[in-house]
Parts: sequence; C-alpha cells; structure tokens
Amino acid sequence: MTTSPPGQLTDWKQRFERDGYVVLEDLITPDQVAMLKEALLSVEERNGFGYAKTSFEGFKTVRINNLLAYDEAFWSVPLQPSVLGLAELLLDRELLLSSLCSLTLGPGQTAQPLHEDTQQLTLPRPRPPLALNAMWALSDFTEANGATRLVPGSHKLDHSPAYGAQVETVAATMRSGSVMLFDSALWHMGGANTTDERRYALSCYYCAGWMRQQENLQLGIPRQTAAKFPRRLQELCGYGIYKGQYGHIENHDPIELLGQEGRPTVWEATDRKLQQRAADN
Ligand SMILES: O=C(O)CCC(=O)C(=O)O
Repeated sequence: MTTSPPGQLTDWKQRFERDGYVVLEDLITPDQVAMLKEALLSVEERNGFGYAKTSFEGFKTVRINNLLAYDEAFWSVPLQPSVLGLAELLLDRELLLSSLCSLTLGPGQTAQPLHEDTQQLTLPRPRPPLALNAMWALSDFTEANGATRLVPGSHKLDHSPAYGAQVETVAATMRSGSVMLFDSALWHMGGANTTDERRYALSCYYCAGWMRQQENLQLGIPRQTAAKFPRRLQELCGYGIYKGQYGHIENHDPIELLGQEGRPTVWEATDRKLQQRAADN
C-alpha cells in the first residue's frame, strides 16, 4: 500500500474540512480488493454470519464487527498510510481506532435512516472533528447499489439531523479500491441497494485519543492476537497512554501487557526533563 506526498494530504484535508468528506480514488489495487473480499467472505462463511437484526444496521446487511480478531488480512486496513496520515492530520497522532467492521449490503436493502455518527454526544456543533469514518469500497459504489449518501457541508451546521429525516442527499459514488473519509458530524446514511449484487465495504472508524471507542478492542480482541499486531496497530487499538496521562495501569503503559516496551507517563517524562535541565546548568 502506497504513501501519498505531503501536498496531497494537505489538499485532501482542505477538501475534508470544506465539504465534510473527501474521496481518495483508487487507493488500493484490484488484487488487494480481491484479497480483502475473499477474507471477508471466508470469515462470513466460517462463522455463519447472517443479516443484522436492527433497522439501523440493515435487515439485508451483513455486518461483521471486531474484524481484526477474525483474520490477519484486515490488520493492514487501519494502517493504510494515506488514510492514517490524513486521519492523524485531522485528529492528531494519538488518535484511536474506534471500530473496524464490514458493511455488506445485500440486494433489497432499503436506505438507512439519516444520521450522524456522533449524534448521541450532546456537544455543541459545529466543532473540530472528533471522529471520522474511512469507508473502503470493495465494490464500485453506485447510486443503484447503495453508495453512502451524504449532505455535503452539513458537518458545519449547528444541529444534528432529526433521525431518519428526509432531506436532499448526494450519492458518494466511487470505484472499487477507493476510500471515502467523512467527518462523524456529517449527515449521511447508507443508500438503498436496488441491484441483484451485494455492495461490499469496510468501515474503518477513527476517533480522538481521549474519546471512548465504539468497539471495546482491548477486551474484544484476544490478547494473544493483539500481541501479534504491529506496534502501531496495538497503539491504535488503545494499548497506550493518551498524552502520557490517560489509560495507564498503575503508572505503566498498557502496551507492556503485549510484551512491548512502554512509554513513560507525563509525570516521569516531566521529571526526566527537569533532571536533564538541572544537569545542563
Ligand atoms: O453503509 C453505508 O454506506 C453507511 C453506513 C453508516 O453510515 C453507518 O452504519 O453508520
């Protein structure tokens, strides 16, 4: 998976801030798409996943949550350099993975109710991004097969939508292999799938490092599995101390539970700096 030049990241960031979303076209190759789709189908079949059980999740939609626990093929998804680079620019480097799930819209899936992803948080709007969703298209996203529908610019409004409101939306069409990032405050919904084919997607949702994650990845992913992740993925899953202060275990970095060397707390780091300063004088 390739990295993007810094100018490209700045351009994407500006578009994200203006419209509330940005599409990174053709980010991954057809081979990578095929590999992820194959892994998804295999997880679905092996575990007997069926349609979701609520109208929000979709009665004709297969959602597989906690994907990192199911197959190594998904480990590279939250780490994709262009997507993670842009997410870090928008949320800062101490961001977390909030959830990683699949969204397979079956034929006959009706449009999802309009919503925004941080609608439950009663914080004033508009606000800087708290969380953002990277929607990976593993099929072409078309108007007909249920491409995500958006209200461009709605992240700047001072209120959330009435849940399920009927307002004008645009379909975020994109080619398979593209990734759309959108602000959690953007009004959006999954479209209706009126075709005979499934619409395959992954939702890789990131949040600010101080925020509660949507999925409890520290308890949901077996520790032996998390211990095999690359360190950056472990950090994204919450094995770290935000700003050296939040999330420690008896003054230790939780990443030590995975056999890694921990980072110092803010209090230790401050003392080290003070000692260094005294030694320099
Ligand atoms: O499937 C989609 O395109 C959007 C899904 C979505 O917005 C959600 O589940 O929160």
